[in-house]
Amino acid sequence: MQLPVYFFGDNHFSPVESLSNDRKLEKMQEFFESIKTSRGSVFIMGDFFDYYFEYQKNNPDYYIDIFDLLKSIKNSGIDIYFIAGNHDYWIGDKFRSLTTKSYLHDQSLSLGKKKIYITHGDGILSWDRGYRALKFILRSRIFRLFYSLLPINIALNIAKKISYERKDSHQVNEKLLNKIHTELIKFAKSKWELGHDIVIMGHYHHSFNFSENDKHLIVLDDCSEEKFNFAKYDGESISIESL
Ligand SMILES: [Mn+2]
Repeated sequence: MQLPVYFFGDNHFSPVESLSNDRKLEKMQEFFESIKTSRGSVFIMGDFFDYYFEYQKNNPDYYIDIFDLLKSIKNSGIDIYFIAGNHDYWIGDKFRSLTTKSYLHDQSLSLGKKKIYITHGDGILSWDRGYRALKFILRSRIFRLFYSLLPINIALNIAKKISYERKDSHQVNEKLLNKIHTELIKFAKSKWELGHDIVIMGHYHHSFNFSENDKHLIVLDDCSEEKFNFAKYDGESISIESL
């Protein structure tokens, strides 16, 4: 993997046209422009799309502008890696072909001087048991086949509903937030014990960083229309930046 690696995610690009979508795309363009000369790689951390379902054929072209942008970035010599989030694990060959490599599961990466554990971040919390079961069903081949047979407008309506409910779950109070952070630290420690130096994730739509004895947990903020949040890893250290 080419260094430096830029990690970002939770852009939540929508299949429905909106001003917010356009602004987010502009922000991402600006970001890509800023890293063009440094080469390296981008690692998209999941929930890049608010909704993505790839059919065997006749895919709707909601994301054509984004795809064109990814193509031009890849052609300019920047590698693109992608790990699926809870909103976009139904990727297929078409999306995969735009990336250098796409992953559906957590990754462990030895790069430069560090070992990095990469996860979207969903399904970690101890009380997410119900969600983990749902995750298993939603990702199954049988569900995917069934869903692909639904008329596109009905599929999109179901997706909107699920997406709305999942977003709602990000509204949390401080007490719950502390509880979440405690669990994420516990998770990170279990990965540090296995030799990882950095655990990086998105999903929680806010920034949280925790370090101990030169081991790091990085929870990335989302990429909104106002701010493009990312982390840059140069082979030695990782820094949080924004645009
Ligand atoms: Mn997510």
